[in-house]
Amino acid sequence: MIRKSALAAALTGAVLALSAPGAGHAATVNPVSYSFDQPTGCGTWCYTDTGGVELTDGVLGYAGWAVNEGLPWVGWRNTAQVNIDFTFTGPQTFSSVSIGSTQDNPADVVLPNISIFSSTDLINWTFQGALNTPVSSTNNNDAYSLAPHTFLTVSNLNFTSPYVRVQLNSNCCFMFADEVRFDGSASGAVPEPSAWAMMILGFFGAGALIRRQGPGRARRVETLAV
Ligand SMILES: [Ca+2]
Ligand SMILES: [Ca+2]
Repeated sequence: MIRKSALAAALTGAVLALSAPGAGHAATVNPVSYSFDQPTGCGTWCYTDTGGVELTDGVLGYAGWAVNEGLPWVGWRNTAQVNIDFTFTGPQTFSSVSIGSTQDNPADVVLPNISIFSSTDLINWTFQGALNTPVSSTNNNDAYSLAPHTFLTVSNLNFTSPYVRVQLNSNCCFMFADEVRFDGSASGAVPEPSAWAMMILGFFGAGALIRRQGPGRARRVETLAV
């Protein structure tokens, strides 16, 4: 019985080690919560954030901001700057941040400029990168378009932090966001040399047990491990 549990543990450890993200693989990093420092605005409808989850719930609006009465959007009106501060489970390493937004015309709903900051205490913020979005009518979408909207991405980031500020700077009257996505890797997700050593030992240990117990017993144990 001891051997069986040891084999199960060895196999489980090997599988877990193999499924851990490897070095250089970008992954989505999900925040725990966020808050913004400026109240949402109203126009034809009000563009609130129901429950403070809309920017991370995976629900997207259409390129046409007025579809579904603008409900999927979080919007600010005549607000020069909004800081959206995201909290993560701990320090994470970030490579890019993408913000879903849209525009109908340069005198109404307009794509914002974006700056990214990091912090370790939610008080002091360090600039990490920005995306300037020149105002252009080529970004216009019909307000009732059912096409997907684009994401504005601040890329080439490389910082590790438990907090990220996404700062939206208005280019006109309304600015809308429906989702914010973070790419990077969780710190410590890359297996350390000792983890690799344990994984290899686990494989050798499993192999030795299988050989000692014979194919019939090993098959039973493998079933238990799965
Ligand atoms: Ca959303
Ligand atoms: Ca909304």
